[in-house]
Amino acid sequence: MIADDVFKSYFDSLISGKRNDCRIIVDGLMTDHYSVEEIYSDLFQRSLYQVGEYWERNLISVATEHMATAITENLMILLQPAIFTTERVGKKAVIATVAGEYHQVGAKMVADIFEMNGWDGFFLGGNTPGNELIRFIDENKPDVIGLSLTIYFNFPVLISGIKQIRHYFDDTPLIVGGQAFRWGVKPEALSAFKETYYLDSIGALNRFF
Ligand code: B12
Repeated sequence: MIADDVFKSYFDSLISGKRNDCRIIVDGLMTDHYSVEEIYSDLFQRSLYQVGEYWERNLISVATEHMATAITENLMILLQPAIFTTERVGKKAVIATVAGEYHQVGAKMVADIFEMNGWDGFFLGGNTPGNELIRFIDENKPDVIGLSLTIYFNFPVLISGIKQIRHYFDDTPLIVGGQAFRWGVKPEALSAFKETYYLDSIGALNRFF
C-alpha cells in the first residue's frame, strides 16, 4: 500500500502539472520495489479517480483533467522495464474499449499486466470500432479477449460487441471490466454469454497466470 502522504504529494504535483515531481515519486516507488500493480492501482488509478471527483465538484477544469490523464499515460512508460522483461509464455490477449468509449487507461493497464506475465498483450486504445476488433481478433487469434466499459450509457454497445464477438468466436474467453459496473451495470448481464466474465480489477487477472 502506498502511504497517504506520498499519494497526496503525487496528486498535488499531478494537478499542478509538475511532471518531473510526479516522475521522481514514481521512480522512488520503483526503487523501493513497489510492484507495477501497486503503482497502477494505488497511485495512478486512485489519483485519476480523485481527478474525476475534483472535476465533478468544479475544483479543477477540464483542461487540468486532460493534463493529469496525459501525464499519467506518460508515466506508465516508466514502468516498462518491469513489464517487458518477462519470459514469453506463447499466449495472447487482445484488450480494447468498446466503440464510443474513450476511457482507455484502465484497458491499457490490463494489457500491460498480461505483458508482464509473458503474454502478448495487444492494446487497441479507445473507441475501437466493432468490425475492426473482429478483424484484429481473426488475424491474431488471441487466447483471451478483454473489453473495457466506463460509461454506463455505452452498455448497449458492449452487449452488441459481445454478440458480434460470439458470432465469430464461439468460445474464446472474454473478460469485461471497467467502472460502468460500479455505476449500475450488473455483472449478471454477462451470464447470457458463453465464457464471458466480469473482472473488477487488475488483481483479478491472476487467474490467468
Ligand atoms: C480521464 C477521463 C476522461 C478522458 C479519458 C481519456 C483517456 N485517455 O482515457 C476523456 C476526456 C476522454 C473523458 C471523457 C468523458 N468522461 Co471521463 N473521466 C476521466 C477520469 C478522470 C479518469 C478515467 C481513468 O483513466 N481512470 C483510471 C483507470 C485506471 O480506472 P478504470 O478505468 O476504472 O480501470 C480499472 C478498473 O476499472 C479495471 N478495468 C477497466 N477496464 C477493464 C477491462 C478489463 C477487461 C478488466 C479485466 C478490467 C478493467 O482495471 C483498471 C485498473 O485497475 C474519470 C474519473 C474516474 N473515476 O475514473 C472520468 C469519468 C469516468 N468521466 C466521466 C464522464 C461523465 C465523461 C464524459 C461523458 C464527459 C463529457 N460530458 O464529455 C466523457 C465521455 C467520453 C466517452 N464517450 O467515453 C465520469 C463518468 C460518470 C459516470 N457515472 O458515468 C467520470 C467518473 C468523471 C466524474 N467523476 O464524473 N474522461
